[in-house]
Amino acid sequence: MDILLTHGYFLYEDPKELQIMKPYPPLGILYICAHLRKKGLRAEVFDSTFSSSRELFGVLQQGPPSVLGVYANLMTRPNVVEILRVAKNAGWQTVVGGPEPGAYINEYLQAGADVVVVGEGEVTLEELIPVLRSRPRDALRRVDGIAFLASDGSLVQTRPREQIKDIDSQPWPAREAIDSERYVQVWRQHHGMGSVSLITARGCPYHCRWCSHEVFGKTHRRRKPASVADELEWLIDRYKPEMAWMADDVFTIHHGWLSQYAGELKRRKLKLPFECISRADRLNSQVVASLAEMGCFRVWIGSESGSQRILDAMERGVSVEQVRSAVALCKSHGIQTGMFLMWGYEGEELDDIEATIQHVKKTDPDIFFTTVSYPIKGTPYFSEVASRVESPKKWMAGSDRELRIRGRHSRGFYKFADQLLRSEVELEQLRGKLGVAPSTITQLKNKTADFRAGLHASAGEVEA
Ligand code: B12
Ligand code: SF4
Repeated sequence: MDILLTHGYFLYEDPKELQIMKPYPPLGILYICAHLRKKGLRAEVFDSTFSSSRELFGVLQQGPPSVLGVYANLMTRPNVVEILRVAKNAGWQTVVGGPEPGAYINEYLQAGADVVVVGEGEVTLEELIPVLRSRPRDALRRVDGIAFLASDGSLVQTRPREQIKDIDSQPWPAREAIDSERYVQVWRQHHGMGSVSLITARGCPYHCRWCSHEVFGKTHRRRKPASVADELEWLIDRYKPEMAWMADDVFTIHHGWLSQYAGELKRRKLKLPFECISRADRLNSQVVASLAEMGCFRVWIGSESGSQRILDAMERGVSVEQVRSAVALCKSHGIQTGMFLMWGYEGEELDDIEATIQHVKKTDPDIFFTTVSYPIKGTPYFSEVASRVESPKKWMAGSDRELRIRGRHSRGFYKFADQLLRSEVELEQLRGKLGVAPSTITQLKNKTADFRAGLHASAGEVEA
């Protein structure tokens, strides 16, 4: 074996993920595996999702050691650090890649990675593996897109890796390298529908300040509609799923492409229910009608805030009104809507929170999720608050999600904001229903008043 690829996501060791039970295969390492195999390298994948760290450590300790490539994102950091430690002790050469390591090169090298790969991994690993296996360390300098420590301990970062121009020339993800059926079965068992995921593009050209662009920069490269339809057709044939998730950043970004893709599906009589993410400004009546015709049953929209001032501060490039009409448009075509909202962005105050609550009440999506904003290293948002960022944990045990921003409202404040939002929305929904006991409404009104009082009372508490 030339390389063993893995990731640090262990579903059964994560109580939160166990409640959600919506796993998808790690497409990044499957793309890399397919590429390396096509180039004649012997690549294998240890899929950690349904496994355990113990099992992975057993494989590493049993050997024989080779090159280990680990995918890391901000949530999996502590697991990845532990994997690197075990692998190094067992004699493996270690490489990390994915959306996080490029922003924490030194930390990952100190944690035991021999090489950090920045950007796309396919061609970099193709060139890196032979160097790691046989040539002196100095030859690493000739591989673009990596960082490593030279023999004198100094940090070397090579030239940026050029992106793959024609992503259609790449093989599809090596789904057969792992137990992909199991993902579909888990979905079917827990949600009544087996699901598969696929991507139709790489990169997003927008510049929302909190969003990580570490891997693909702000480029946007699309696959050909026919190639995506081929993959979908193959997935249906192979895994018999009841639905799909188009895992693009913004599936609706290119309207011309979308209409060609819709035509391609129609011609082939392919219609698999699917969900996707869209920006509100990329939805118009023609696009939504086309999504409905293709089988889209749910669109996720990053709404983030009901305050235009905050949306502008985020450089979101979308108006509150656009979100409202996009949701209404989806509803009118029978498509469910999910909304993502963010508390605590720089500058957000009580008025903005009230605006968000009014916005959700008026817009009335089928479902919404909230997060307290967190600065991901490498983003403009992180740079903006960097001087006030505090980590409650050591780097290797924590994640950017846990970072605290000094001077920002307290966690308790945002908990009240969240409770207030949920009870206001519930109240709004009950108002429209017949036969609700007046006492229920009164109780909920009282609860809402308590949450609002708590929000105002805690407005003076800030993170120290
Ligand atoms: C699908 C997806 C998910 C799925 C994951 C399912 C799955 N197993 O794939 C779900 C919904 C579960 C998810 C959850 C989360 N996600 Co997410 N997700 C994505 C998304 C939209 C697509 C991922 C993908 O398939 N990309 C396509 C492949 C081809 O790209 P890739 O994975 O980056 O791989 C390339 C390179 O990174 C590199 N590479 C990858 N692995 C390796 C390994 C080695 C050894 C090497 C050398 C190179 C290398 O080469 C690959 C091919 O070129 C990305 C954004 C994006 N467009 O990538 C966000 C993204 C990865 N998610 C992100 C975040 C923040 C999250 C959450 C924390 C969100 C939350 N608040 O809960 C959680 C974390 C979950 C967890 N426990 O890990 C961030 C990560 C930022 C960071 N610095 O880590 C991203 C980048 C979004 C963003 N722009 O901010 N996510
Ligand atoms: S949040 Fe979405 S639209 Fe904004 S830059 Fe990130 S991927 Fe693009």
